[in-house]
Amino acid sequence: MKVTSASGTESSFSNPVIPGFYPDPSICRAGDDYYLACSSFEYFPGVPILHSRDLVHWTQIGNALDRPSQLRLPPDTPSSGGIYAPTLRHHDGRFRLIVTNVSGDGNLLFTATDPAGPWSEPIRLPGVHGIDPDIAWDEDGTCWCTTAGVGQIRLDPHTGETYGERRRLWSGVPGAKAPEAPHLYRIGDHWYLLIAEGGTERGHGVSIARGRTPTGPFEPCPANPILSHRSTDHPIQNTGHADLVQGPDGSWWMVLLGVRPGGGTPGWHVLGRETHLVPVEWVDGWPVVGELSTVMPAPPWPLRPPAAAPERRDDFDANELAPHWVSLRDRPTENCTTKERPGSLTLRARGGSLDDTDVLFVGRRQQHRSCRARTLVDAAQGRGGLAVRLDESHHYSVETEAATGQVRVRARIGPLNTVVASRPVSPGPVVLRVDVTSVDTVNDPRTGPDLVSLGFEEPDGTFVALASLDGRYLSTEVAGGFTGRVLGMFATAGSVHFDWFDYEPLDA
Ligand code: 6LW
Repeated sequence: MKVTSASGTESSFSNPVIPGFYPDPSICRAGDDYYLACSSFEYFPGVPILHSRDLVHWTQIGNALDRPSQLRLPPDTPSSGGIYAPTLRHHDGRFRLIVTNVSGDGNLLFTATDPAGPWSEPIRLPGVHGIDPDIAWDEDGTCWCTTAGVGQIRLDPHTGETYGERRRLWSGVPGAKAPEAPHLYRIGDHWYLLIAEGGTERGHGVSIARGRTPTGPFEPCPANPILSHRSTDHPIQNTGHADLVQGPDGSWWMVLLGVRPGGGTPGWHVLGRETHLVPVEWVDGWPVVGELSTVMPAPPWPLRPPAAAPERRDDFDANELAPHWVSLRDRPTENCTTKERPGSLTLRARGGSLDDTDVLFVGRRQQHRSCRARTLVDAAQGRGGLAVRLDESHHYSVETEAATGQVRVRARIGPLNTVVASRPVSPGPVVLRVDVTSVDTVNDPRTGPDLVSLGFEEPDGTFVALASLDGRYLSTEVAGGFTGRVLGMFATAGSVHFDWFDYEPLDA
């Protein structure tokens, strides 16, 4: 099963090229293949790894941190804690990933020969301080590690040892928030230091400086920020946190995060920060970023979509869950298995509810502004259902409970937590369903970004929507944080079996 990627024809492609909560992209090229890593916060497994042959079509091929020994998220890890921004590089024939676990082990470095995995055990980096670590090698093989605030230290990537003092390379653009997401590149006669600035909200932007050595001094680009949509009404906002890569023809391209607010003023984004693609030209030794839009001219090489379109439905007939499925903090095999009832995913509750970060939950990112999620649930031995989750304080869910024979819709919006509707249903398995309908044309500025309808299907497939709720309350503008919606299955009592899960995009 593959996550949805951009649609692309010979004449155009759509942004985001990786829709849904795949933020803080870092990209590298290995021959004709491109790989990209994203942050993943409280979710397990962590650091999704995606593959492309044309920079437009992407398929998630794994997660770099798929073992508890790699990804230790303590029981009190809050939503948007955990794994922050990674940097992914290919050097000396190996893939290297450096990333910060802000809720546990700090900065860590991993290596792999196959980016789909397995990745190594962590190399700890006690001498690397700060988030958004980057690694780059100079001509004599010295490895430089640069972090947010643009501090830099020399690093042995094999042992994790650091050498010398942490020097400050650049204070960023005057007046802008602390520089983050640094990436260092040797391009032509210069070393370039790319940064994000302005914070990851509406003031986000990308700036750059250059120097003659990897340790500076660096002179800022006169045109900084080289990309920002701040103070515009552009449909793509919060643009920043970029990385540079050369296309198959040697041209330069930038991946970066952006959001697509919907509804009226101020606009609410619900899919998290998504990965976008934009071309870059070099003029007088400085990058000039092309116009970033939702429909882009196709790159000057043949597009190479994946052989198989992403399947919508997962029948859980494999031993392992597909890589795009995520849980919260960990995924104990004794509580989450497809082996107990072949052809079903069995979740065995361990006491948490959706209001906690240890609830038994298996979900996938919402990638479309209008979509439908359905799952066939047998809760004969417990209670569980289907949730639209932003974090433990902002979620809508529809659950079934054999003991009461009820299907009920719950809504949690900050301090408010209530059963919105309930209805008796016939005993036995039931299809629970969520329809998300985006608001595309806005007549009333008070309109939210979408409507979230939750309910169940009658045996003949008729949708009984028990509640239709305003989606603005499951948006980052309301909830805060760094993630996006995840649609998933959960169990809050006993064992619950999910025979299949179907995710249907209802818009491009
Ligand atoms: C990321 C950093 C940031 O590490 O947010 O606002 C963090 N800036 O670049 C999480 O995405």
